[in-house]
Amino acid sequence: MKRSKTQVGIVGAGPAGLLLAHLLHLHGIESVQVENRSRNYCERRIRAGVLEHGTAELLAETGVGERMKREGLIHHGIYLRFRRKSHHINFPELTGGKSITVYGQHEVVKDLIAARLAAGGRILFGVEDVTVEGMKGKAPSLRFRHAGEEQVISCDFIAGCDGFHGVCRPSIPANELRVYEEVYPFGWLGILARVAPSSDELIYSRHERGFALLSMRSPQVSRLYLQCSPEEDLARWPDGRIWQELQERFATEEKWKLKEGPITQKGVTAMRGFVVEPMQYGRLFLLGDAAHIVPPTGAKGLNLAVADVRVFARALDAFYTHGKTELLERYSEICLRRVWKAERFSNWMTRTLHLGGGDEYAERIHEAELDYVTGSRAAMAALAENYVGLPFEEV
Ligand code: RFL
Ligand code: PHB
Repeated sequence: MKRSKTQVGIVGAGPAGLLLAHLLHLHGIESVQVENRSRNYCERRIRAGVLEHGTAELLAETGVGERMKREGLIHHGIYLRFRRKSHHINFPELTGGKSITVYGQHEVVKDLIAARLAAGGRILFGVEDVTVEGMKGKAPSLRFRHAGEEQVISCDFIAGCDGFHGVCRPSIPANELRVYEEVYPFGWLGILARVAPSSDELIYSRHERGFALLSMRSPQVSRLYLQCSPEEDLARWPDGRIWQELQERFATEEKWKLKEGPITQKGVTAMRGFVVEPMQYGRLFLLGDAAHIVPPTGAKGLNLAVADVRVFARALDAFYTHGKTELLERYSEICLRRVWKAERFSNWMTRTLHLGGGDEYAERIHEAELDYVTGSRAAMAALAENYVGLPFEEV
């Protein structure tokens, strides 16, 4: 068995774990990161696409935003489409100049992995059977197998950045955590298609047949989603049926056409809201999807992970530089205020834009929401300030 030591043991090499390792390195704090998938798998996993104003700024300020600045698409708004008409929400005008950047999460992951490896960072890919031990003591440890060898790393702190299905959250005694959860009665069927995006900005469309979203990954690649059942069988969705359904849900009386192209990837995602409180147990801290999930309609998941990382990195810096534990003790409380506001916004976007349940009163309310939001500058500004991202917490 191989034994070693580090300051911070990080489980997971998604955006949360990778950005944490990068920020800690900038503060002169050492970490080791363990990931059960391969590097190639992590770099190809297609997920989020929208970076909040503050997320893009943080990546740029910390030296990992070069390619994002070159290849990311700056968007100054989104379209809400309902009753076959589009309504533009202009972000800079409503938020004092803020915008969003459309840049794939897997591109962020690639950039962060490259930066970590260039800085001599240790990321162990393809590890097996990770367990965390001794969280209540001063030296928690990570135990796992890597390339056939059993390893134990003794740490000052452990960062659980291993997503919703990871091992860190379940290793906390259940009676120490309070779980809040909402499972939505719908899912998203998402595709990537080799075709230029049919719109300069994202279109969120509410239609009698269900919600649809047009997004993109580059000037040549479109990303589209359709509301479906959470257990939708992809085998029932040949490419032709997907395009036909998208055509119907985006139908508009305006002069506009949805361009079709070869579909290169398909997947179904169930939708849930989930928060665990607190986000820490002894010297184990949970970050990103390990602690909370939002339905994707508000484009908040990746951005929340980044906000947690920012708070935790500062708390660790205060601990190692000045011996202060106050921020570490308040980590959960600070993060949860933002988390719940993002849950609220994502829940509102999801309910307002999706159809379902057969409750006609609720459907009318959702239509009225859209009518109100697109007709009132105050309501539009509320949407815009949440979408571009609320200001980061003072820490
Ligand atoms: P991740 O990305 O899930 O990374 C966790 C990592 O931990 C690894 N892991 C383990 N490693 C070792 N041992 C174990 N036992 C392990 N178990 C798991 C995993 O392999 C993985 O590498 O979590 P993280 O870092 O917290 O990042 C969160 C984001 O990935 C997530 O919130 C977003 O993708 C959500 N999301 C969106 N967020 C946005 O901000 N904007 C969007 O536009 C957006 N769109 C989306 C989304 C998520 C979607 N899906 C597929 C759920 C659209 C979709 C369709
Ligand atoms: C995406 O581009 O994948 C995307 C964009 C906006 C969302 C969700 C996903 O709300």
